[in-house]
Amino acid sequence: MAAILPYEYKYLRAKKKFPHVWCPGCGIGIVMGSIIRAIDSLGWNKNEIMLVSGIGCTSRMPVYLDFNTLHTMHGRALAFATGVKLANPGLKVIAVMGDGDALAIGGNHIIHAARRNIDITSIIVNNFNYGMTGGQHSPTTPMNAVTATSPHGMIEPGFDTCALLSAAGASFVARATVYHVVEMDGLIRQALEKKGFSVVEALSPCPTNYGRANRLGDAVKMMEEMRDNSVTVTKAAKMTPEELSGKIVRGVLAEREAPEYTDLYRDLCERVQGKAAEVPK
Ligand SMILES: Cc1ncc(C[n+]2csc(CCOP(=O)(O)OP(=O)(O)O)c2C)c(N)n1
Ligand code: SF4
Repeated sequence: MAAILPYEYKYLRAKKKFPHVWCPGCGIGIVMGSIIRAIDSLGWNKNEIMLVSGIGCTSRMPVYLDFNTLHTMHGRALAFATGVKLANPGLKVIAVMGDGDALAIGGNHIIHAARRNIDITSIIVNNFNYGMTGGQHSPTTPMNAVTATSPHGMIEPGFDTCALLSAAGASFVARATVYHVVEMDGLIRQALEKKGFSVVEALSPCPTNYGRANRLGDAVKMMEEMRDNSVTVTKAAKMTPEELSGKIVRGVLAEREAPEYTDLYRDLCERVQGKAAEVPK
């Protein structure tokens, strides 16, 4: 009989919801493992956590994880997460999204959540396509890449997710890959600890759709590519723009202190209610 893993019963809905739907070699489970280890290392109580998703392969995570969970609509994870955080600011709210979920249909929500600096941690699993629906292109599909909806090669540039959300005002922005899993555990932990809007973009293989369409080999080959084609922020700082061209930069890409939205909202309510109390009868 297989050994029971330490987290199996503590964090997974092991008996109710498994087996999971992910393809062999998919990286989403590795990201889910990182989220579990980061939360476990912080010693947070499961009942304080609200994990929210939209729809997609990545967005299956709340089905399998035994926190307070919301599995909502494609592109709307942050709309629900914002409502939850405003209604109960004491909850630690985490939104997990695919790149389509977060940046195509949900692009409006994520830019404004970052601008407001609301205290939500967003984990974006970027597999460069719409995994669940058969590999259509997404806003992170790179130039020239082949997908179900760009069969002759993509003619739009992909978003730099981290640059976008850093410019929009997020307090913490980091990039990880599922190959560098220990590093990813640490980055997700830092994001969870940071007050304000925090983001970790986790690059992850979709061997079934994106990998096959672009002849990238199996999941192992796709992971080796992440190993060979990425550098840490520290190393990147010593490289020339020519040397950095085409490289993935991993690590913390932005961190800042800024007022947080639910604090500002509470202060506003107190101010307005205080004024109302002062009005002479
Ligand atoms: C409003 C709406 N539009 C479209 C869909 C169909 N749909 C479901 S998942 C998905 C894309 C999933 O891709 P992504 O968000 O990148 O996540 P992944 O599956 O790659 O993890 C789409 C278009 C839907 N469910 N609801
Ligand atoms: S389709 Fe792609 S993203 Fe979805 S489970 Fe399979 S490998 Fe993972």
